[in-house]
Amino acid sequence: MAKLGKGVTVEQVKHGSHHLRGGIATSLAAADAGFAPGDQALIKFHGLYEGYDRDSATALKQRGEDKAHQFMARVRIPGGRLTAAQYLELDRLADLYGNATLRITTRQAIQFHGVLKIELKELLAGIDSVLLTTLAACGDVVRNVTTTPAPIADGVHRRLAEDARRLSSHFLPRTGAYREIWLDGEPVAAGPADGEEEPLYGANYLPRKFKIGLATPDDNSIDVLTNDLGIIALFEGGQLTGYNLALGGGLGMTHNKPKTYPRLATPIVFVGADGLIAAADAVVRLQRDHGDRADRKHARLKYLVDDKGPAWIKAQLESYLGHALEPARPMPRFRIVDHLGIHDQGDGKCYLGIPVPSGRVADSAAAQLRAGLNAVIRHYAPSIVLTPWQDIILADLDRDAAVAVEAALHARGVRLAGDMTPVERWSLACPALPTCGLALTEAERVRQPLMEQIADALAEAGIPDELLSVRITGCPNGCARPYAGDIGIVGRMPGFYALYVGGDFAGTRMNSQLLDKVAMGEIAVTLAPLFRLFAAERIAEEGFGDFCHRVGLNRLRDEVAAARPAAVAV
Ligand code: SRM
Ligand code: SF4
Repeated sequence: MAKLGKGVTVEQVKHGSHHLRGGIATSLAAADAGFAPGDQALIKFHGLYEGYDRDSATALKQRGEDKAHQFMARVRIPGGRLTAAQYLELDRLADLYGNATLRITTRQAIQFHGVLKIELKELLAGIDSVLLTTLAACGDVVRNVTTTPAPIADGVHRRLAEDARRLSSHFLPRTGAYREIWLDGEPVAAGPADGEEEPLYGANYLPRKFKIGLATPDDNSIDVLTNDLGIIALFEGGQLTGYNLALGGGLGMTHNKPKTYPRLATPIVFVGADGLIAAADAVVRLQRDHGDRADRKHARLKYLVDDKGPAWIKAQLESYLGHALEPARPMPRFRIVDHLGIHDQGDGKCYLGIPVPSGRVADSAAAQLRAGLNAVIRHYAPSIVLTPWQDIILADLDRDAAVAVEAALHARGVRLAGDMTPVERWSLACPALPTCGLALTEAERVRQPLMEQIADALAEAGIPDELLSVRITGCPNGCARPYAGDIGIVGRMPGFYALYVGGDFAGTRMNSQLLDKVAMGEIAVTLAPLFRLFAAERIAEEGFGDFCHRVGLNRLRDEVAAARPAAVAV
């Protein structure tokens, strides 16, 4: 059980917190740069992480000074849907209280980095002023619900977006703590207001974070099977027939701790079109009641699914719901849709997908992406969708306007989808250093040069336009879903990465570890012989991940060893 100083556990902190109040208000009023340890755990439920700038930490320590404490704030944005006014307000707040960037996350949310403790209240008030919240963006609760980003004006896509909103609202904590602490609601000195209840979460909330994603087999952009609860909506002739519920996805693991592992969700039951909320609620109650509260490293639903087995899970869900459930129905093959560039919405309007490298909406000397987006969003007031590939979609545009937006962004040096190699546009990176306290290596800051090296290796193998997904993270927690892509590059120790291959582009098979500790400078050259082998021996339309899976790790390792004996460190 994780301890928070003086033997106190997260479970105890939650239990004694009076529905997430704890000592946050007192800690907030104190002059210190941070919160007390128990309150650091609690503010996560309010969407806030306390950390410090890791770039400056060593130098500050050498000078005998304290670290530069700062906070990350995550906004909960179901399905990544925002209005133009909401986006513009978040953008304004990033200048006032953040580090002048917005970070689009792999779960369609937005993060602020570099916020000081004294700025938190103003930031959260600003977010609230446009009817957004950071409540339950983090913590042991149901997190931001993801769904297919395409803003297509048909019944399928409207239903997905609506379901994501309904699920998100249903699972929001009911506590008044957020309003009370951050938005100057009526304070309740001794605990929750009379009658305040958490009917679902109770006093202890969930054993661990809980993620829900909703997709169709036709568009698995969200990697639905990486969620604790992956919901696959099934349509026939545009009519919703119901949902397959896949349970037990999750990617977090710890190097050299085989009891922790990434896992894709198992489709277990099917529920009819009207049964979604009740069934999802039953899954969350199942995890609330049976998830492991003694060991946070074994607390995700995936371990319960493996420990008890799908038959037990199904029987439990039936008993929560009080009726029998149909087994999951067969599903078509999953596909991933390209949302970048200009697309018809089906209602006479267009949407334009704009790549955001590593999700970082920022300005640089070379490209004014943030200023450019601000200008075109101000001018055209499009609807906005944040994608699970860390990109942004501007929707409800006339075609002429979409073309004009592209030109305006180009004029500011922004690279659009057509300006990128496929490997670059289909890459993901987590923030890692300097903001993430868990990072072992760089990720976001090395993504661009690394993708260029991998693109060169593909070009040398004669396959420059090959579609493959490459995901890099600064540690094994899996925030950029590295185990669900063709190639996963996972921070191992400073400067070194574990290399994973053999997943598939559609996110239906996990990759496996090819090599354990590869130096950053050796990653592309290590992949190069595999690209050559793939180009020579692939079958028909086989993807790189599928090829690696077919030929097996031993053959791939032999190939690397023959070409690059020195590439692999011990
Ligand atoms: Fe994550 C923890 C960033 C998606 C698995 N994740 C963190 C923290 C909060 C670090 C921490 O706990 O101190 C990172 C903040 C870094 C920073 O500097 O901002 C962080 N995770 C992110 C984001 C921003 C990555 C990104 O590139 O966009 C994503 C925010 C999503 C959101 O909007 O809610 C993000 N994290 C994910 C995903 C992918 C997904 O959900 O689709 C995963 C893998 C799926 C899963 O949950 O298993 C993921 N994050 C983790 C884990 C491992 C959980 C586990 O079961 O072991 C941690 C560590 C933990 O919870 O103990 C973690
Ligand atoms: Fe931090 Fe690791 Fe997640 Fe990257 S994968 S953001 S390094 S926790």
